[in-house]
Amino acid sequence: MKGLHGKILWIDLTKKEAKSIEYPKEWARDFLGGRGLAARILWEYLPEGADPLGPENLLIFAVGPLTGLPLPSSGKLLVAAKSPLTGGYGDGNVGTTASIELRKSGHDAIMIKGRAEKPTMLYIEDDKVDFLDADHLWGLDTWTTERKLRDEFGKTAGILEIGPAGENLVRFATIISQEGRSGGRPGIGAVMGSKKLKAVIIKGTKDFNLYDEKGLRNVGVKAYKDVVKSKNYKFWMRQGTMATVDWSQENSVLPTYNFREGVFDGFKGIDGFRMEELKVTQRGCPNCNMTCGNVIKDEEGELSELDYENVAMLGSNIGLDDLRKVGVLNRLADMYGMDTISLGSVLAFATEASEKGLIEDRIEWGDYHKYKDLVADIALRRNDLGSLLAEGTKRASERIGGGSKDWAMNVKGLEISAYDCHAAPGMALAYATSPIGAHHKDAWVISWEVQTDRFAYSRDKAMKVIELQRIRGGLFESFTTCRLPWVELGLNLDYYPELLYHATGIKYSWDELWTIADRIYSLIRAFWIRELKGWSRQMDLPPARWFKEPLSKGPLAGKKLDIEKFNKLLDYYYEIRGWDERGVPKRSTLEKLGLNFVVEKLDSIIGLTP
Ligand code: PTT
Ligand code: SF4
Repeated sequence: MKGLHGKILWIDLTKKEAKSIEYPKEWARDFLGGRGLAARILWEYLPEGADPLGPENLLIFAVGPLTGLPLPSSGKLLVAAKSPLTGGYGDGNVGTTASIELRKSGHDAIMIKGRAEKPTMLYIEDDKVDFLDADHLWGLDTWTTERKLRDEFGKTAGILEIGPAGENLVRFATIISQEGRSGGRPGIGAVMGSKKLKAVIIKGTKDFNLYDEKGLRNVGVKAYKDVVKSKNYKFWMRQGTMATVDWSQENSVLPTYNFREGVFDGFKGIDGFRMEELKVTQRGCPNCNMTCGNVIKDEEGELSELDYENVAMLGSNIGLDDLRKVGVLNRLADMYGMDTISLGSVLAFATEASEKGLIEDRIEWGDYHKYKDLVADIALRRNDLGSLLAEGTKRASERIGGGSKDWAMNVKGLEISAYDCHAAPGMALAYATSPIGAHHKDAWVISWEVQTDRFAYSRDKAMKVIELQRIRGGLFESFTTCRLPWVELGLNLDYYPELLYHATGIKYSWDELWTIADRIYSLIRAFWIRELKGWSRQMDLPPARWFKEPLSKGPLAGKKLDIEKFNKLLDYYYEIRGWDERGVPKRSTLEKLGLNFVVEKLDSIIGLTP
């Protein structure tokens, strides 16, 4: 098999055993790699109903056929597991040299089961796996951990680690690399912590096993040049994703005060231009010539790498209008190793709960010092409120009640990322149907939506969401490369089948690629149904706030979503996907997609529609 190695490195932490196993060739053909491969592995090897924080959960690191190759922004790696936040499929994407080292180790994925007796780190060199003592690292933040490991294993080693949040099983803990790259929003860092696994260090010595290396290099060089030629390149290099703050404000989608509003009076204090004034350096993922990690000196004089989601969720959404203070909260999230989006959401949730008298603590919007304390409370679970918020908004709202479910801003348990949807039904659908819970990564339809028929609940809109889910969630997550050259700088998508051809020797048509993307989506939906032992369309609904409470500020004051129309939009979505009115893939759809292996199980759980 060219383009991939056809092997998984299987590791059991309980038994301290490791071996390299071959996986069926058709998996690579039918699921590509990355997310597709991770979903296939989870379906096959995860014991049904496994406790996400128990030893039987599988922690997966996966790369795809384009990872690490000489082509734009290819240094990405997928982390996946059954999520402790949602109970369903969870994954995330990290830009890290570990992606390249994993590929060079001769494996397409690492699959880790079991639980170590005491804090452990894994040192992987090709097929060799050492189980090393990590007692001295347990409790350390991610930056200190990685610096110590670099001293020990060298600058070029691929290193992934967790911080105290992962160790303390914060349900939205992530996996961190390179002091500012974070992946696995649905608590994949907590899964790593539950296994007492502090870090993974990877070094590989093998080649990429390509079909046509020279051809790939030629196409890759051309694509790199096109990235630089893009008319947006210069501005992108100045602001990266931070330009989105002003865009969101202009379009009334900047999450503000726990998604009550879409505009924030203090937006200028946290926008891309303010970031430019504070910027001290810029960094990014490997193999990238459009690096977007903008680093500022924060309020405490430390370096903090900013992105739009971090700033909107830890800025406007909690009423904080000073980027240097936002920078501190953002840096602490990276150092403790937890997701900034969920963190911003739980802080906003707590503030609103305090305002409504549902918790005893006094928290005011924009109270930087209180928020700073709370970040540590959550990561260390060092008091009742911290422990409550470490569970995420869904569980926290179930505990405090008082109608808070309506404004616990999550779908399926995963907190919503930084786009308010009072006046964006398409984006609300994208959140509602994202395969990991409310994440913008699969279908960032909002930019298209505000430029077209913004308030429509049309079939075209459902189709657009699916088109984006296919490209972003199906293909980029499985290639596994960064999608931003295409999203932000308009790199021609046709490069990708061409690059795939040179990597694998297989000429994929676009129709074949769409089918692969749809297959991955239906498999992930099947996994959710299996693990939750059922399904209903309620699972695919955004929070009630957007339907019940209109915006009160800005040019779109008075706007809110319409539940009946939204249900119609969801019907269109299900119909195009070949899923029934409950959101369950039909038997005919599963068979058409070659997912026959899930049919019997799903039928026994939920009764499939023909
Ligand atoms: C991603 C999510 C995002 S999406 C952001 S900012 W964004 C937040 N970043 C966090 C962070 O930083 N630290 C932290 N402690 N938590 C964070 N949570 C949030 O996580 C990231 C970039 C960005 S910046 C985006 S859009 C693109 N995302 C990609 C993706 O998802 N897939 C893909 N194939 N390419 C992508 N390219 C871009 O990567 P999750 P990174 Mg990330 C510090 O983690 O779980 O996938 O959620 O990976 O290496 O940090 O790059 O405005
Ligand atoms: Fe990483 Fe940004 Fe480059 Fe994508 S564009 S690879 S997120 S630095």
